Amino acid sequence: HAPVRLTDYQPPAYLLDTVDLHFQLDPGRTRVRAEMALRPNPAAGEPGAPLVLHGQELELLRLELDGEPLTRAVYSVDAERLVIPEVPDGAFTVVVETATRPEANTALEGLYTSGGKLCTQCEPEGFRRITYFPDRPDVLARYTVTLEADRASYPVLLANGNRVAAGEGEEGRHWVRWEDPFPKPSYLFALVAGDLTCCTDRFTTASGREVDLHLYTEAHNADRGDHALASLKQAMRWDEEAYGREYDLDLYQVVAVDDFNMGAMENKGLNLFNSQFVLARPDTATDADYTNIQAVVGHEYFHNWTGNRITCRDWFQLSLKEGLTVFREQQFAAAMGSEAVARIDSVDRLRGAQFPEDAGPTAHPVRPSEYVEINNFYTPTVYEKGAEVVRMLHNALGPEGFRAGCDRYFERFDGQAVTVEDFLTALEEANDRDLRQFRRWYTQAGTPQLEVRSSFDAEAGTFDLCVRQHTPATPGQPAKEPVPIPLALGLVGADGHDLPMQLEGEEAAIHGSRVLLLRYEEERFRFTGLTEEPVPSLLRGFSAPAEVDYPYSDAELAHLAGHDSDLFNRWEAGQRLARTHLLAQADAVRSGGEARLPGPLHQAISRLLEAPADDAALMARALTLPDEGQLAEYMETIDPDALHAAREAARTGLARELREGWWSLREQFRDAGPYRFEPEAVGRRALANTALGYLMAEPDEAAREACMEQFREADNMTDQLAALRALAASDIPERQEALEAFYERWQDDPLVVDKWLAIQAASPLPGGVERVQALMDHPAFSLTNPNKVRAVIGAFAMRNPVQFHRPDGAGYRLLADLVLELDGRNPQIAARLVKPLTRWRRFVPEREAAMHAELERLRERAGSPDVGEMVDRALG
Ligand code: B3K
Ligand code: ZN
Repeated sequence: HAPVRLTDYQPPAYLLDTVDLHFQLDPGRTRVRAEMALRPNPAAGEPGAPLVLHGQELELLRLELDGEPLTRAVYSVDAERLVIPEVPDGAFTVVVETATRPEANTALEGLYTSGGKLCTQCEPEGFRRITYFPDRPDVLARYTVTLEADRASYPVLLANGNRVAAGEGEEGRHWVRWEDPFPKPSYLFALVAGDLTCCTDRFTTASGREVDLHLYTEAHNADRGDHALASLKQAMRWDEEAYGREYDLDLYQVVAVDDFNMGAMENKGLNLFNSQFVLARPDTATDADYTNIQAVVGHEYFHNWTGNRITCRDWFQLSLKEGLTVFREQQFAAAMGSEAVARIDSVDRLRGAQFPEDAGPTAHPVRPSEYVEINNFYTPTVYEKGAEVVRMLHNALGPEGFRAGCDRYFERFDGQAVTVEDFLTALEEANDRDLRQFRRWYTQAGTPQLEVRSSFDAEAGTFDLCVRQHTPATPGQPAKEPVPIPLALGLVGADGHDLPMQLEGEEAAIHGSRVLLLRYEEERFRFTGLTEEPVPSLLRGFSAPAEVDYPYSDAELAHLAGHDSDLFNRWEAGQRLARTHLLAQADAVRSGGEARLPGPLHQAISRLLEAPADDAALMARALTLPDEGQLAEYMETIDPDALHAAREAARTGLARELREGWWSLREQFRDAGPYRFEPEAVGRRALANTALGYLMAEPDEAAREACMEQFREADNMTDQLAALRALAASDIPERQEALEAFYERWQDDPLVVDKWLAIQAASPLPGGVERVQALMDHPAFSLTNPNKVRAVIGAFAMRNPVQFHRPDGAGYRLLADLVLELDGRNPQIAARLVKPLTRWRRFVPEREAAMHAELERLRERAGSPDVGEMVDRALG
């Protein structure tokens, strides 16, 4: 499979003004008639070029050019495209009639069935599975869509835009016509047909327009839409206030779908959501679910401006819409809850998934320069690092400057398909700034390493910082240029307050935090007028996606963890302290010793327990040790067993040593009242359940009883699941009892069953591979449902390192077998599962060899370009 290259971009030879689609919907075989009004693209400069339409897995029934049927002699068609070599010089119309098989579509791209519904997923290249079409994001057209189907099975027929007509057909069929006034690329097309219940709400925009909000679910889920609708209204209001962006249609539709390859999709006026990210009721969804729903609903809504009104010229520009939209989503999340907690959680995600990607064989720039399968590039780098890059721009230009730049971008490019370059130019122009060096963040892969060293001269009252940046080599990019790094910092004094910062040559001191903009490989700064040696608080708020190396002592970290005025860095200091000591313990295990609870960690946690907790959510995070996946990134050669032993020794040690503290913390923060999704209540539950987790790390009779009681009595899924998770990780008789009771109670609720599956797959207890095999044989499991695959295999391979990396390689074998089974059915999901194997080179020799062997097996047997590309890059 040949790669597609950014440098090969050519504008489309033909533009498309309007498309008229007519669907005769049937799950077995759906007929599609597409009428396209085309004309040569004056900007292409290719008069007389052949007309190339994309198409995949289609049955071609009829082709017309300007009303005349075309015969095989005058066009050619293969597995990927249909080419008409000669078309008229001016405007012309093409009519294509095709048939597709929704029920047989296991890839869940294009038109497919989910439960009794028919639905679509077109981004990035799914529309070509519906009809022959110029399926590229820079071809925008106005769509009219007529859906015709059996009324009894498909009473509800939805598409983008406004419903303009409807009527009866023959033999129990009916039809509905939709018109979308906004030109859009094919990837934003959507349709849904099914027997659905509609939850409705309303929103009045800032300028006074009324918008109907329709959320469609299956009838039995009708009581689970309130939170998503409330989140939608919050998002709509927030985008008006923060960006001055209003919604532009009279109708906003959201549909919950059970079989969905990813989280959700921003189709114009008709969002499709994985039901996991839309349905919630206190007894079935956790606080994490509620938080995710708010974020994803916001994310898809924000795409209406960053993605839909202004879209991408080509798929290399994916981060133009995704990085910017994730950043907007993060701002929204911060505004809806605690800023520090939101920042901690997004940095945790970045470091948990993107840093490893950036350090491995699948590393790529935020704007990649080539791909084989674009579906493989919906990555943490394009999304999360892309958002960090936008955040740096926001910080560099300031809130007003950034807003002015965005205003300029919306105004100038509305209705167009543009590039990252266009976005940056808009920011530059509106701020009269030069962002030339900043562009490296888009083209250069790898996480910059910041080596910071200091020296204090008591006599002179000066504090010197020497900062060196270095970005490690990544595939295809052996040498790197320095990138501009905004280093937010503070100097913390002995009393815990920020000291004034005055650089040599400056007139006045700055109080609080300041930002040093690093541009060169090495830079030196001298702070003056200091009467004591400060502790530098570096990269406050995680001001750049970089890794800081500074030789902190335990005492300095403890000082920052207790006092830093930057709440993110307060948390960060504690994590760094824990990491240093856990890694030292893991090393001890590797050299034949035994892991124990490190003293400084013990002290840090007991100090936290003694201090009053004003922000429960923040405290819960501070009390949580970095997970094994994150610790692994800092290990020279990863030994999953040693890491697990080290972390467990610390956890059980803390459980033992601080038992009283955990009990009283739990008592103090257990929420008595009815469930409410409010930041404060969420924080209390998180903290009480963190305490429960410690109590259950070394479960005595009392802890077991309390945990079982919480499991049985909880009126909300957050508390019930926290108890179940603790039980499932302990080898105690209550474990089985609780797992059975939970399944008994929730077996008819697929989203809750997913949690039950994931908890077992992620349990570190011995026999993980066998447990996962048994789960895959369980009637609740299904290989055709991506949520089930993620719940079992995703949880096992990504959140259960000690079992997945079992020394005999059985975990790797199981994963590779599954990839092969999915390869022919749903290559997109199959390719994602290859990810955990790609970091094989980082592991101790026997694991390295076993992972490598599985990758070789995949290389030999896998057929899809999706899996093929991942494996090739992994073996690199
Ligand atoms: N834009 C979609 C992602 C489509 C992924 C296709 N493999 C969801 C989102 O980012 O909002
Ligand atoms: Zn998105």
